[in-house]
Amino acid sequence: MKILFLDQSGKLGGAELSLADVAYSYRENCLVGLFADGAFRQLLERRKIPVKILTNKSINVKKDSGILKSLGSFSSITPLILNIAKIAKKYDIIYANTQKALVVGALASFLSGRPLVYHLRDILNADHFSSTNRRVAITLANRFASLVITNSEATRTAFLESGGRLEITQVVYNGFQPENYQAETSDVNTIKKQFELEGKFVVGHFSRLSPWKGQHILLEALTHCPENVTAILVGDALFGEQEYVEKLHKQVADLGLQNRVKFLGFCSDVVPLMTACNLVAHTSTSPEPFGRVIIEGMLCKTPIVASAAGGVVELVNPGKTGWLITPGNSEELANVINNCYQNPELAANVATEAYHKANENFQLEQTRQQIDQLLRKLL
Ligand code: UPG
Repeated sequence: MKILFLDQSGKLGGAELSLADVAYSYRENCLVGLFADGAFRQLLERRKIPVKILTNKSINVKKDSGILKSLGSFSSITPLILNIAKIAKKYDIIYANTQKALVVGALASFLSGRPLVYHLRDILNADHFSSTNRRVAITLANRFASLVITNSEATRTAFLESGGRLEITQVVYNGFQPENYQAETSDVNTIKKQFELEGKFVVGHFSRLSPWKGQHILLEALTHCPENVTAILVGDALFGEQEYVEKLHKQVADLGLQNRVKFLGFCSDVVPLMTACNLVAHTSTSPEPFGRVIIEGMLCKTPIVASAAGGVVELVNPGKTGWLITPGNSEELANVINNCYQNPELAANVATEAYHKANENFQLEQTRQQIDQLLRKLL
């Protein structure tokens, strides 16, 4: 089976990390076409997955753009669509991994006669997308996609509530390789030393810096915790959220948290850092479609606390495999942090249970098999 994968981003977000895992199985016979260059290309090349940058023009389909802007951008993407339609003739399936890839992939699928798969990794609601862009996504998916893979039940529900067709959807969770989440003790100790975390209770936040990922909620929570509780923010502003980054730095200064918060930027290997943490916090203020960091924290045997909305509630059994808080509620978050701080044994037991459940339910091999079976049915 020959697959042409399409992704708009050159950067390494969760959608791209997951796609790299899926595409790996097809590396002998696939191409990943990107609409921008960057770290994602480098990762694919390291894994020997064929990759090509298909355009050097940025495509103007923004989350908040109106219908005219979206239509205006269609004319500018015509050469890209024609190019992809031509390339697609050498492949059996077009597999769009992002919303802009869907726009381009849908028309290329129409022109080339190749079936279209849309891997939907976003919750299509007003928190995340303008009504125009939701309409565009739903109309294109309903009209052109033979299959819409959603990364959680919550993502599927939002798709259906926006008018998506039930019969083309299938839920497939992200999968992981547990053996990749076992850090060397020496690496963990080095990291603790390097970032002066020894003897501290460390709460880690692993995500791009973006308002809806809610790093500010963790900063607020720290003010309700003992001095010894420290936070590390791991991740960068991937999509130009520089204003939010400045706000976070200002918040740290205003709350007098300079000695208790570290901004570590993007880190290509999160495993030793996650393992060095006493708690991994997920604090999204809008429904999270899936939430890779939650399963990754579990596989690192670090307790997790997460915002109870979207796909997250499908991943966490509260009190058994982690803790859930109301999105945006920093006091609830502080209570969980303080509880873990005061009861390390309880936290360790929850982390152990979570590790076993994550191992059982989120294996990459299973994800790959599910996707492979779904794709074969299309041919
Ligand atoms: N990460 C790094 N280095 C960093 C910070 C983060 O490698 O410095 C990783 C992190 O370990 C995780 C990923 O980046 O694997 C981020 O994942 P997540 O926050 O889940 O992804 P998003 O970028 O928000 O992507 C979308 C959805 C998300 C879903 C994901 C995969 O928003 O809910 O889990 O797609 O389907």
